[in-house]
Amino acid sequence: MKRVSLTQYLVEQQREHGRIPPELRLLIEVVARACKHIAIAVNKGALGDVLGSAHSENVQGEIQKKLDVISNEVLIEANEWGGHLAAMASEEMDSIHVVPNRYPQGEYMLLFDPLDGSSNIDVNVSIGTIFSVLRKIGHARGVSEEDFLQPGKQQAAAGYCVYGPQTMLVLTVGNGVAMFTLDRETGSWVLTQQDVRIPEDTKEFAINMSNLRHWAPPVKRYIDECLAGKTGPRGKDFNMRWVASMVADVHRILMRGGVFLYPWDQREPEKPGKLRLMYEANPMAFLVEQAGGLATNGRERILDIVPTRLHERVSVILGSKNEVETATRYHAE
Ligand code: AHM
Ligand code: MG
Repeated sequence: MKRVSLTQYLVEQQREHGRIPPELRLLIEVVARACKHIAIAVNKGALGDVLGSAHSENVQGEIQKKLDVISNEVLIEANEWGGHLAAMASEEMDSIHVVPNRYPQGEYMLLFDPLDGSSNIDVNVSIGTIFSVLRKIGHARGVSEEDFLQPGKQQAAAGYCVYGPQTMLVLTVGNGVAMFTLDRETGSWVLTQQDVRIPEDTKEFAINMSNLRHWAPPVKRYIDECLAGKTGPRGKDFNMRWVASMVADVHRILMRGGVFLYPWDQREPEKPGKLRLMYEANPMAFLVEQAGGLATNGRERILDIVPTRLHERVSVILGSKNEVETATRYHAE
């Protein structure tokens, strides 16, 4: 079988499909290279002295793990000098990181959750890096937080890298979803799946059931009906899976279908949800839609939401089309 590398895939997207300009190709390659470095650190675990807490808090008041901090630094250092970026924003940084004056400034802005699935880092369960690419609007030098506040439908590219039994990079440049597996012996990303499609129907849902008593009625109704199984209103038995790493849960959905929910709950009524719109929901929504699925916040399409803040949170329902439609319809009724 002929092996297609990430570089070759991207060159083809650039050349044959006119999808991506050379600067975007470079950007994606640099992100992929940074993910390889993160994968190496993750794999070392205790041997690399990378587990445990960094004894610091991020902007949302969450305790940072050593690997959260390391992954953030790897992504910043890899990306700031290439000339393809104007600025970066990260779940682990209070404000944006503007490319320093000593480097040329590019047209793109990169957003990332450097290591998603914090609770799984120290227990050797799959975790991942999520990223999203936006274009800077206007050509003036200088970039501010407002430049980042674009709806997800304006993403130029998005993807994630999952550090699991295999290290995989999953990518969209708006032309379907492609998956690459890291060949550890050669150090290259090899295309292993293309034109990924999420089945429209599923019998598998993913939600943190321990929050059941806090959910809003439409979410309760949807899950109750799934749990009622064959003899209930849905007429079929459902299975449940919850890795508690969004990357791993979304990866499963891209591979075999399913629906993922992280809804608003009444413990913190002023927060729209737990997950972050710009680092988690938008890139995953872009991938899921490119694979034929849907992503909403229960009321509207995630990719249509105009952010008002960099670290904005959002409710998320994503995955197999017919299930997302059902759960979203219950919010309207
Ligand atoms: P994080 O960015 O701090 O790791 O939080 C996001 C993670 C998601 O990966 C996952 O879907 C969710 O939090 C799990 O939440 P819970 O601990 O409620 O199961
Ligand atoms: Mg996260």
